[in-house]
Formats: sequence, structure tokens, C-alpha cells
Amino acid sequence: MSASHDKTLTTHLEGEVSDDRVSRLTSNVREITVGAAQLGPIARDESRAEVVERLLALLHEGHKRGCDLVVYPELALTTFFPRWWIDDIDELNSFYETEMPSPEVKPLFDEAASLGIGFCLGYAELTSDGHRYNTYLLVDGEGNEVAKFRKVHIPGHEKYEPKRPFQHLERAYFEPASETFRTWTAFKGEIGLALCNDRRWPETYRVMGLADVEMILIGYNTPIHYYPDPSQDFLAGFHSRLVMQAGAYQNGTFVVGVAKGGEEEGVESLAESCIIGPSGEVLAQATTDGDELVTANCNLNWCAAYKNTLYDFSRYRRPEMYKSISEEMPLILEKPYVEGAPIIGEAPSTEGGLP
Ligand code: ING
Repeated sequence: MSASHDKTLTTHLEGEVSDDRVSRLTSNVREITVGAAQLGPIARDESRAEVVERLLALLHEGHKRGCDLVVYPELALTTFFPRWWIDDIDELNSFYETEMPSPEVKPLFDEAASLGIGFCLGYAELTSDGHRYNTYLLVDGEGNEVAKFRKVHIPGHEKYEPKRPFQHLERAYFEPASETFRTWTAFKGEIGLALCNDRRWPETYRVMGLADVEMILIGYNTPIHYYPDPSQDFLAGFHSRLVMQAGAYQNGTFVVGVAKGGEEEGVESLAESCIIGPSGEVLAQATTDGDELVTANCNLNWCAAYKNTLYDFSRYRRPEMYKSISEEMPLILEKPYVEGAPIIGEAPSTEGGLP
């Protein structure tokens, strides 16, 4: 859809505007057509080659609709394996990529480059020195790697918990990134990346907002059942949109949220992929919980209508008032810290964890 189309930057600009911004704004339209390539479930026994076929089908749909950029979800090459305790290291390793593109994924890289479409792909990364990350890779329309982002906020738990109907063992299987959020100049603008749980934290958007981000790409896998407090289950879609719409508006940026949704191996996950404008409005949203491409034409100059007016950070922010939010722990909310070192290879704490 094209809700953002006509919202070119003709609003008043208050305060000082840098030369760099002025030069960007002299062009009234800086448009990128983005596709949120939602995936339905990926079965545990589905091969990489089969998944890549699905990614290619979405890419071709993106080509038909004139996409410059197609955004896939978090961990887009396999089932969401942190739902199981997997104590066989070879089996666990089978869910990670040790090179990108791997031979199975290369057809996606080749086809995207030949169509001139950039893409963003989430996968589990196992580095040559044994580190494990939840990773998001951005590739431009010529097939060049632009950015590699590793998830910052790792949710869930470290140990097998037998009471849960399914596990969320990301804290056992992924290390948190050692580098923070940033932006990259690509696709005519400033692009930022984040993964799933990162989207719930205002700091995620603000760190990128301070770097003048114009479009944040976010892949997610969000089980609808939240074991620690099931009263939140029916709010899953509301909370997901709430955080992304607020993050977009408060930083004057587009946000593209892309789900792996539907019922995967017995676990229902949120779909509702959406593209949000810098006004905070949802411009387009998925209507199914399967493979579906959601597109919007995004004029990145729309961002300046927010960045240069009520969210003119250099004029109105009071950073000296916010110092406590980057402290280790707020003074009155101190809670015991539970050590969260990855425990891959350790035996489950209780009876067998394999499905
Ligand atoms: N998923 C979750 C999210 O923030 C989570 C975290 C864990 C949600 C457990 C619900 C239950 O949506 C990911 N992949 O970060």
C-alpha cells in the first residue's frame, strides 16, 4: 500500500538544520519499496534447500511488486530450535551456519543480486572460534554484505525447565552481542537492524535514533503463550505493535517488523508482520500467518518531519537528565543477578529434555 506516498517533507523545519540534512531534503522523495517477507512455520525436518525455495518465492513476489529490499525474519533458515533442550552437540550444531552464504543458501544470494534486490536474513551463527550468535545479515542489491548485526537482548532461560510446555532456551544457545545497535548507509538512507526481543526495549530504538536511523528492520519469533505470565498471551499482537509503533514515532523512523508465525511444531507464534511509518502509523500488515509478502513504498524524507520538529533531539532532549538509565542497575530496583553463562553441552538439570 502507499499511505506514506504523499507525505513528502513539506512541513516546517524548526531550529538549526545541518548541511547534511539540507542536502538530503533537497530531494523531495527518497523512496524505497520494502517487502516484509513473513514466513509461516518451518518444520523441524524441513531442509535448508526447501526453506530457500520459500525464500525465493517471496523474493520473486517482491520483484513483481518492485521491491528494493526484502526483509526475512529472525532464524529464517530452520525451525525455532530454542524451544527444545538439545544436549547432543552435533544435533544442536546442525541448526547453525558456519559460513554465509552456505552452498544451500547461495541460490538466494545469486538470485537476489541478479534481480537487483537487497535482502535481510536472520540465522544462527557459529563462528570458527566457537561463538554462537543470533544474527541478522543485510545484503545490498549488488549482492554485497552491508551489515552484520548480532542480537543484543537474549530472552528466555539458561537451563531446561521441565514445567514449561515448551522451552525458550535462547540464553543457553546464544551469546549476547558485544557490539551495540548502529546504522548503516544503504538503500538511499540510514538503516538499522534489531532482532525480536530487542524490539521491546526503548533503548534499542533510541541508540539508533541518535544515529539518525530512517528504517529499522526487525525479525521476530514470538510464541503467543508466555509461560511466566499467561495473562499476557492475548496481548501478544498488541504488545508487538505497541513497542514498534512507539519506537518508530519517538525516533522518526520507519520500522519493518517481520514474523515467523503460525503453528510450528505445536507452538503457536505471532504473525502480524507490519510496516510502520515515522508517524507511528501501521502502513501495511500481514493478513495471514503463513508465507506472505507485505510491501510499502517508503519515502525516507518523511522521517525528517518528525526528526526536525518535535523530536529535534539536539534542541529538546535533556540527556543530562537521563544518566541513570545507562547505569548497571537502577538504585531502588536492585534484584539478585542470576549468572547466565551459556551451558551448551551440559546435562539437563532434570529429566530428559529432548522432545
Ligand atoms: N522471542 C521473544 C520476544 O520478545 C519471548 C521472547 C520469550 C517471548 C518467551 C515470549 C516468551 O518476542 C524472541 N525470539 O526474542
